Amino acid sequence: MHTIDQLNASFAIPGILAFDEHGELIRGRITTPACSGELYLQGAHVTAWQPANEEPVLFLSEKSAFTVCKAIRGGIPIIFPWFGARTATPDSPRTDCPSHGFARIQPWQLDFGAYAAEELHLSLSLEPTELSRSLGFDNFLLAYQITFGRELRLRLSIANDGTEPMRVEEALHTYLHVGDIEQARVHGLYEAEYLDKTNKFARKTQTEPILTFNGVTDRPYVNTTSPVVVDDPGLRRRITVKKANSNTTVVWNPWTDSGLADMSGNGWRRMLCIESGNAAENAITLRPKEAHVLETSISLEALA
Ligand code: TA6
Repeated sequence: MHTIDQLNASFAIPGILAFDEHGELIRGRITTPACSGELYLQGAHVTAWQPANEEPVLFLSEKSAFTVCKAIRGGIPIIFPWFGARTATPDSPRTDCPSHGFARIQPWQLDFGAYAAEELHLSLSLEPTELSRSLGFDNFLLAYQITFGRELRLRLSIANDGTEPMRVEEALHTYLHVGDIEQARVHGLYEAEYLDKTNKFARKTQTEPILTFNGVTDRPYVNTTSPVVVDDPGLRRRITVKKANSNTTVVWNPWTDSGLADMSGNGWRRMLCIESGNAAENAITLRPKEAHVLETSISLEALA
C-alpha cells in the first residue's frame, strides 16, 4: 500500500488532488472548477461530492468513525461480496462476517489519476486480502473508476480470477443528502417489487406512483433497472441516479431510533440511501475469468 508521501509524489495534481490523513485513514481531497470531493483509500470510499455553487450531495455522519477496518457512515460504501448479513450456504456456513461484506473495510490501491476537461478520473483496485481469504474469497479482482465533475460517475468491475463459478452480491450504497426526508419524493419505483426488510423481507409491490417517507424504510427493490429521481423541496433540487447492469435498487432511511452509534442525532432527517446493485435474487454468478461492470451516475438539477 502507498504511503501518503508516495501518493502525493505519484498522484497529486497541484490545486486539484492531494492526500492527507484523517483519523487513522488516508484521504484524497479533490477541488476542481466543477466540483469538490473526498475519497478514502479504505473501501475506495467516496465521502463527498459537491458541484460548484451547490450544497453537498452526499450525506456523511458527523459521528462516523475513520478507523482501520471500520465502515464509514455515509458517502458511498462499496458493498461486496454479500449484501447485508451473510447468508450461510453449504460451502460457507459462517454467518459471523462483516455486514455488507469486506470491500468497504479494506485498503484499496490507487492505480490511476488524471484531470481532463474539468473532470478528475481516478481508478482503484482491490485484490484478495488476508481478511477476504479468511472469509473464503481469494479469487476475485475489483476495479473502481470514479469521475468527479458536474456529475459523479462510478464503475465497479468485478472479475472472477478463479476456476470455479463465483456468486456475489454488490451495491454502491449511496447516502444522498436531502434537506428534509419528510418532504422528499422518490420517482421511478412505481409497481416495482421489493423485499420489506422491516417486515421479515415480505415480498410486496410499490402501489403508490411516488414514494414518500413517514417511518423506517428499508427496501431492496428487485428486478428494476430504471433510474431513480429524488425531488428534494428542502434544498430545492432534484437528484437523478441512473444505473447500468444493475437489477436491484435499495431504498433506506433508518428514521428516528436507528440505534446506530455512528449516526448523528438528526442525521436520519438529512439522509436517504438510493443504492444501485445486484442483491438477493439479483445476485450475480460469474464463470471463471468472467467479469461484470456495475455503473451508476448522480446528477443534479434545480427543482422547478
Ligand atoms: O442498505 C440498507 C441496509 O442494508 C439497512 O438494512 C441497514 O442495515 C444499512 O444497510 C446500514 O448497514 P450498516 O452495516 O452500514 O450499518
